Amino acid sequence: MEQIPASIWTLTAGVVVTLISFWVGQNHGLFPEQASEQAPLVDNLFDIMMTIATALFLVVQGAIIYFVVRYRRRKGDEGDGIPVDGNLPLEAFWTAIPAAIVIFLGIYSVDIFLRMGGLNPGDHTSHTMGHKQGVAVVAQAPQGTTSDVPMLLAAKGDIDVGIGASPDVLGQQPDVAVKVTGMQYAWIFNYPNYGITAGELHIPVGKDVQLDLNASDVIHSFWVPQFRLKQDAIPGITTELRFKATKPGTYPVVCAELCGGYHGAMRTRVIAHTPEEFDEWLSQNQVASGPESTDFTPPSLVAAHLDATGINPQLLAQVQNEQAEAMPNDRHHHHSMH
Ligand SMILES: [Cu+2]
Repeated sequence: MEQIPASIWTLTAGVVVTLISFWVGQNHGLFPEQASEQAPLVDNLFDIMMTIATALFLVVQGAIIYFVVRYRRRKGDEGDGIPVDGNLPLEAFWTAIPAAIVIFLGIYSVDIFLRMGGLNPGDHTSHTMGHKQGVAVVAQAPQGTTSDVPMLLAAKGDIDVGIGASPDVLGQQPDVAVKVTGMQYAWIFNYPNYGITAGELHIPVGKDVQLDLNASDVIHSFWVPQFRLKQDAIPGITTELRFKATKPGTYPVVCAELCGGYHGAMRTRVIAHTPEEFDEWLSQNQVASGPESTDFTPPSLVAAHLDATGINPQLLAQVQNEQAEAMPNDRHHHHSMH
């Protein structure tokens, strides 16, 4: 029987590995649905990494299994292995390939970051002012009106961390601006243009939404898996997350930074409405919510908006109790008082 040349086997294995890798890259099913304009960008990058990872896995594991079987010790073979020390062309080859892959992934991920607006946090203030100014610019949107003019939340220079304007809205003001406060263990959403404070984030799909994030105690992280967006909320530093939702629906908001004993319960929802539904929600809640609270210190803020936030008062009391008990100083105080 004629021998099949090794090069044919290598070529066949290469074609099979390539086909499997591309299939896995497109069908891994690891992500939930895509619900923001940024989601497909992130997923394209991830799919490519998944394709490369699958190919590497198959080549490395395949080679291991092949070598284990092909070069196993046969019966009666008591000799030593062949001494191998170095193969320069081979080493250059397996250094160059990963280097090229890593450089490509680096350039591509920077491109994705740029298209998501990662290089433009704080963009709207600098561009709308025409030149860079260090002063706070706060539009005086009258409270209790349905003005569509967004209030500028922070001055140029106040925000330089986060995801800012994507290139298609560069220099424009966002359609909807929301102040987000993370605290142990809740998210509070404040709409300065409308005087609304809520425990769930309501946004219109297809509109340019800007979140200005802050934290009142420790670092939290605002994460919506379906949007493929995650941004730290940091005490004393305002961060930005600017995006467009593309699909109406209700999605989880998860705290993605271990922030204390009840971190796992620090969840709420983002409701992406059609623009009509969103306007309806705005007009309903402007009446219900009343004048905006400027007190952003927990737990008074939480207490002031218990109805709006939908947080169970018993749970809140329980959490605060256990927090107090967990602090040795507080306990000491109680003892000395008795
Ligand atoms: Cu948290």
